[in-house]
Amino acid sequence: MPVSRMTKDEIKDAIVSKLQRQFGCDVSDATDDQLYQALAMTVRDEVMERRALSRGERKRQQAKKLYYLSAEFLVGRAMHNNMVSLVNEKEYMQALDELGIDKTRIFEREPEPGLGNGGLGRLAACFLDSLSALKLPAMGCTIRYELGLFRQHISDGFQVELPDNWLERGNIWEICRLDQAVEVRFNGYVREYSEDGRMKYQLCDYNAVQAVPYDMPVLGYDSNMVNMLRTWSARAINPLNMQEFNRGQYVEASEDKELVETISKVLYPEDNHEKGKELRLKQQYFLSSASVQFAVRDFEKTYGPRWDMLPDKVMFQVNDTHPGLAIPELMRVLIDEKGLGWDEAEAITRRCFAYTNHTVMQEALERWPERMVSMLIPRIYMILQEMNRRLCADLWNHFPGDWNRIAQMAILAYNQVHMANLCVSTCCMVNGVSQIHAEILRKQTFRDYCQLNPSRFIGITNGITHRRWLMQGNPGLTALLDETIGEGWHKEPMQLEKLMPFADDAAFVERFDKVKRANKERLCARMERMQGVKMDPDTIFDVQAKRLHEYKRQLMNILSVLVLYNRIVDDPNYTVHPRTFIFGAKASPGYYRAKLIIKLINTVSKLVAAHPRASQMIRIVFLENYCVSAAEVLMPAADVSEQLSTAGKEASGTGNMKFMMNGAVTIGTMDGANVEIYNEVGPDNIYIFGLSADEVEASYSTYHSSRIYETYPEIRRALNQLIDGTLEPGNPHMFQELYHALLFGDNGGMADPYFVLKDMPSYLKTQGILGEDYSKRHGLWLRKAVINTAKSGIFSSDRTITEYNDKIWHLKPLVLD
Ligand code: 26W
Repeated sequence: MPVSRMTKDEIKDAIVSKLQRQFGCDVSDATDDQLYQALAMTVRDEVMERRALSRGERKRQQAKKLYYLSAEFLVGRAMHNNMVSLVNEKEYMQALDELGIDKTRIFEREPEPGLGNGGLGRLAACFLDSLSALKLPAMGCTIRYELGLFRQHISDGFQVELPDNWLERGNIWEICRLDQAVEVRFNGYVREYSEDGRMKYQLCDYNAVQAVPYDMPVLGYDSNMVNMLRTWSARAINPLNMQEFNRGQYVEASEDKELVETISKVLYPEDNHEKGKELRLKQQYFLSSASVQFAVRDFEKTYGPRWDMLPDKVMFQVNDTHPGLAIPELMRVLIDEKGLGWDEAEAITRRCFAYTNHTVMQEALERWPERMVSMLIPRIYMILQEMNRRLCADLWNHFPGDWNRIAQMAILAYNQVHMANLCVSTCCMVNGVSQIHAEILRKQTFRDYCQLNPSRFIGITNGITHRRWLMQGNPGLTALLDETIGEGWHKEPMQLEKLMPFADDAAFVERFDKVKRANKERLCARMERMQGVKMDPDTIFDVQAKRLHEYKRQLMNILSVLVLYNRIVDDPNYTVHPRTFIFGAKASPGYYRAKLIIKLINTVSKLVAAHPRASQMIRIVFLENYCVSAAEVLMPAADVSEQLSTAGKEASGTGNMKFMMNGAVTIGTMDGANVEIYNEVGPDNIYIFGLSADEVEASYSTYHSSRIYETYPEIRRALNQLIDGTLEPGNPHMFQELYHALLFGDNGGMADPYFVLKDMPSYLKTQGILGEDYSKRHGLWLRKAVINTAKSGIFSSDRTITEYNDKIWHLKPLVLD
């Protein structure tokens, strides 16, 4: 049965009637929360109608299904996005206007699920959007963290972390599927016995945890296709110990429950830094086991025990190594529960899994102590031992006698479980997330494995959903584009190229400029409302927004601003085009140096603001609690996109793409997807500076940051200001740690390992050129901005997902409507 879209009047009626029936009120006396709920329920009805349709069709068409396993899904708010996908956003907006409802205020009532840290989690969310848009059957699987990533507050310039209790007011977008709960088993011991001449393995004395799924619908753009994001919640099987309770031991009676439910309590805030915490391992197995058990059960319901067909119907994409335990878990289910032999189970498993690597930072590569794994998941540990035994025997044939190399490649070595080796040794495909990243995986990180089988190692450049990041976030530009090049780009983002000729069309450029201006004003309003900070939309909005990490070099940015400040202070005739440097960044709570860099940004901000002339030309603003909904307002308002990672370190970056699509011009290194942005827009429409990845590699042994300090007086001066009391007169030692790390190194490590000082002269020079160009806004700058939007289509996640599907998944689009 075809589904229809609601008209404006139907929407109005629905809202009014929901208010009446759910809350017993009307528009005039409803609270903002009630208005949000009524509106969300209306949208949800439309979405769920489509859910019913696409679910039935997937079953009928016996379509292959992808399980995208990820410890993080940073989905952002759902309501507005669903309106866009329903393609009656305009009707919704008009209905709200006619009812006299303030849209921004109501939209902001929706809690944002903060189920991710940064790029990896947001990528997963963009992928689900594109999978649905392309009608490819898929399910995202993650954990229903009760507390998402902490909320960031800045107090006296320091980051303060507050809990993010996003479920407090309920979540209208999820459906609890108790009927599909599965049991996940921890601890215990493995009893081995033989039956009918075969070895059998049984886990005894284990602790069982119930995994309860909650599903959130992800509607495809104009597609009637709904895929689900499944979030697993941990529940105790026995919520109350009745013996204890009857003895009056009330607290003890629910201790078990507390312990079990901590599994899905909180998202670890470490991004790119592995700490080997037992609870994190528990989370990883919990997610992996629940998802694999469900997938196998779902398969069996349709196809019966035809396990040879599993790879034709089910595919698992492992988003970094975090859900990598799904691999031995599938082995366990096939062998222990379905009675397959090892070889058969292994052949099937190998075909069902593919792995994406998202970082080459050594400290991010996950390794678990073997002891921890063997205690927590003993049967999985046995399987890992056997996988490792076979792997090493095989490697011995390829590299006889080369024990060192084999140890580097092994799943188990030096008393650790090496998760990347587990994934690389078993998955049918291994991909990097940009071309340069894939090359580094092939040449360095996984060199030995690549030698054995190069065709498995591919690069699929990341992408972002242009629906959320352009159509939803930037309605002004969307309307202008629709009018100028038609609406074809909504479904075929490469059509944005049609904009190219308009880069030289003065009338168009004028309107493009007006849109940017309006977006800058919208950001100003948000900053004033949320932080009480006033910003000037006539200045350049120069933005660096991403997790705080040394390799991303926010430190280089702020030190360069300090240099600029010094120039203004020293020379009364020195002028630059007025600029607002905007930072948005959360630091991992245990990452001391990252937090100190946040403090430094805020301290320099105060210093600049206190100087009469400098404050006329520069302004530093720290946007608190950078998150998806903040990004939606920030990206469209940016003039300059700062992408400063040390070359070779940023796997791809995706913020760079969001900025570009919204007409910001990049200043960046030849790293990650910046390289590909450069290839698309050409050298005139991007500002590249600094060492290349190869140069960085070659410089490690010879680089001495002290030479830069000696050679460049401006840089020396800025560094000295870190320790001479200029910044924090009351506590001149505050930033000594940063000074030391840049000039001397710490714990025996090299000084300035991310080449901050090395790249600074080149960065400063390039920033100078950029500022000059911006002053010619009409003749020069806006042309670059338009070209950036025009060339951004290739960075749509629709292109990325199409590549994954062609090269790895081989799913067939559902036939709907
Ligand atoms: C705590 C361990 C840990 C280790 C790595 C947590 C999270 C990670 C992630 C892999 C870090 C991450 O988000 N990587 C980013 O992935 C994006 C999507 O592919 C890329 O665009 C970014 O360049 C990369 O830093």
